[in-house]
Amino acid sequence: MIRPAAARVLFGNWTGHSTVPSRSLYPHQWSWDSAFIAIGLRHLSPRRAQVELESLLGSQWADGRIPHISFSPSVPRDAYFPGPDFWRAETQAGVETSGIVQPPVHALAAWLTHQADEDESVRRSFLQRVYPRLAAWHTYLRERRDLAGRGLVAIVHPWESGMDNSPAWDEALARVEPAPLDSFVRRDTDHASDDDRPTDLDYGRYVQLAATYRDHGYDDARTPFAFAVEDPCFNALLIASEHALATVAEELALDPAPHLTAAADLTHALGQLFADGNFHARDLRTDADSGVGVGRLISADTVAGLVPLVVPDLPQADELLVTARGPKFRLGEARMVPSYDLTGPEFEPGRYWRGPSWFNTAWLVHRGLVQLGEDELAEAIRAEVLELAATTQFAEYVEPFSGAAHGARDFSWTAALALDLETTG
Ligand code: 9WN
Repeated sequence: MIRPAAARVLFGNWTGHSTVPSRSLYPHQWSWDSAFIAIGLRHLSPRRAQVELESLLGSQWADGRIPHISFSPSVPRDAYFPGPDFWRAETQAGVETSGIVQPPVHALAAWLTHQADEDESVRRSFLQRVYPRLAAWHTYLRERRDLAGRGLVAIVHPWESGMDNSPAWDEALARVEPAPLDSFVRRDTDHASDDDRPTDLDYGRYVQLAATYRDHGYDDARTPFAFAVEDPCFNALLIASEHALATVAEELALDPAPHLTAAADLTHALGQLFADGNFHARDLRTDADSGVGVGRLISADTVAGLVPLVVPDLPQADELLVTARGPKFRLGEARMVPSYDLTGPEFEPGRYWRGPSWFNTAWLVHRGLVQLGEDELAEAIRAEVLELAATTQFAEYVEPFSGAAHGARDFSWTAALALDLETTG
């Protein structure tokens, strides 16, 4: 049974109102981590899971965005780079944050958290309090981040995808002039192997993109984004979360229709990213010279393309399943779900998002398979998640063939999502 060990990790990483992804590598509150953490924490303490999400929403900006990091004042300011002094962003409530975002899995997490203990949720008016904030978050994304005006949300930094170092970003990132390497000091390589983490050159580019956004006041209309991409994972999670928000609205006797309409429109628009059996990110800067801004699909096959399996009634689901089972991802044979095409030219089994398998994407694909009635494959993924979480001391990620552990140990979403699959499976 994984529960006692998972509880030890989650309680050990609890700070009093939220959970750090890792005490060493990521000592603050991260946006999509918190959502995944709440999904597991609800089985240990529904109240804590609610507080986890409420505290994250407490760092929401006036424009509706949920920043990707909410900085803890009790952690040294230079413990993580880029830290609060780099981002220079503070909410009206005085919380220091980053200025970029991460995939919107929060409304789904809020609904699942509510379901874990409806009495406690009603007693604390949990849904009532989070609903307007989650709705504002989605409105921010749909209205301010539809940069191409075609009904899909664009990310403006690789970190916004949650899959920072994905080969899908290589070409777009190569166009970015890196910040001088002596202008910043990385902290991640103090805690993780250089061979596993992004290169210094890419880090310089990440820093430059973030600095440009910051220097334009994080204004989406004004910033000359050198990187702008429509990511299938990000948009698919927004769709799943709009469905969840529709259910929340119904529960609160509010009108679910705006959320259902948004979900239907986004699902239709997502079809623009489907080609050759998989969803692909679209690089909005490829036609920038012509001023058209149409954008080209990025050819790399990554797990982000499979995440739309979580979208209810996805028209492309059958074709996507064929790709998932095929040589690129070998679902059911590989360990969990590889982050990148196993046959691809950039495949590296141990480097960040360039091949290894993560527990959160496995959880998402598992959820999609269950929705589609693919019970056998879903069970195979579930068994992998439970076994690997237990044998790797809740590693951040694993190699897709050997299962060898990489990155942080006692990683919070690994513990949370394994606990969820053990409890609900
Ligand atoms: C940058 C915290 C985060 C995850 C991301 C993962 C990694 C950060 C980093 O860690 O990103 O946000 O420093 O590499 O890629 O998915 O949310 O766990």
